[in-house]
Amino acid sequence: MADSAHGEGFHPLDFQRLERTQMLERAQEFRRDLECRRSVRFFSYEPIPEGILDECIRAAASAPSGANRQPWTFAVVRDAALKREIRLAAEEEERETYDHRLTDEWRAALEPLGTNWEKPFIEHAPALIVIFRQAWGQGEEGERETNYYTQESVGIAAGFLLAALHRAGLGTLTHTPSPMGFLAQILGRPENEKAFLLIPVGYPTADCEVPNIGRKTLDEVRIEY
Ligand code: IYR
Repeated sequence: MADSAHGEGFHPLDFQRLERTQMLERAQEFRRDLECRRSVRFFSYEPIPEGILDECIRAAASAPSGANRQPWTFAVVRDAALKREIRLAAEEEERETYDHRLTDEWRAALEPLGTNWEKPFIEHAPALIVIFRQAWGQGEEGERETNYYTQESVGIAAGFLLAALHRAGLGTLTHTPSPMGFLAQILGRPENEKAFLLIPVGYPTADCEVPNIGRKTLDEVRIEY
């Protein structure tokens, strides 16, 4: 590192420069693939081949984060008894949500998705990945270290994870039972870890259906200056 412009602690960027045609091809291929991702609510029991989830979690954990604190923990739950416990706890909260907590406006917004308090997919999916956000860090001696932009950091990592799982050929659901405190409790996570997202992962059932909903067009989402 003797000739680093920024001195010690820096090294040259490993960057691959592409021709325009290759840029477009890669951008298009990625876009087309991601556009095919849909939230799946019907999972087969079929197990996920060995090693796939770890690769996807590695991809997620490469996300940028505030001050590079990497304030995330990915809990992989395959144990049937734990999945059942999580389903029952989620359904208890969701029953309360659907019966009492949702506003009429919110209820109407969910109508096209056909969701309700029942969450069988939590048990059917061969794996759950629960992403925890580390609201603060634990230093060498257990002292509190401030983490930065943890919501944004973990949100970006979650996006990486969903894209990686999709590209690996797996179905996913972004499930946010609310409140989610039961997840840290059931999984015995430390006090600094807050459940961020519950992602059932696996193969969709052969007869899996998804709601007929569309996406906004480029013109609806992009403003050019
Ligand atoms: N968390 C509930 C309700 C729900 C809320 C939104 I916003 C959705 O996009 C979908 C569902 C549930 O999981 O059913």
